[in-house]
Amino acid sequence: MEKSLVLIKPDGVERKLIGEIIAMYEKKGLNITALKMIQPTREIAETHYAEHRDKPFFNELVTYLTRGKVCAMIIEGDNAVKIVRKINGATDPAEAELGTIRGKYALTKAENIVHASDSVESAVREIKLWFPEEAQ
Ligand code: 3AN
Repeated sequence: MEKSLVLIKPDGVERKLIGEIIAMYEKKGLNITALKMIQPTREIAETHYAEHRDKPFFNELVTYLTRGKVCAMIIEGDNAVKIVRKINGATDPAEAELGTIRGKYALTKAENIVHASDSVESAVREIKLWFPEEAQ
């Protein structure tokens, strides 16, 4: 079954939206097959966002991800990668449809509540990073 790695980022955890967000994935029919609360180190955050290393907002991004606990999960189901990203909505909350997580709960690109793998290959890499105990 296809897998996606999802993070509810520190703003989502601080705002007590874990339950609402997980409910959206579950009600769609997806399965949460691993779940944990974790305080990210700078090292894990920098590895996670390695593709953005040269962007002007890289430092801000790492500081944001490490400022508190995140809720990390593996979500499985048919087309899990694409469907989870649809449920999350566009990266810019101003563009995100109102029924999506970012459309409902986020205001800025810098704090957009959730992360989800953008491809099956990214999901494999990110699952190894966040759930080394789960990866085959
Ligand atoms: P997505 O999370 O939708 O895959 P990416 O991979 O383009 O989007 O961006 C990764 C993260 O970088 C976003 N979730 C967001 O938090 C942050 N980000 C993207 N663009 C900007 C920006 N212009 N300013 C600040 N943060 C940004």
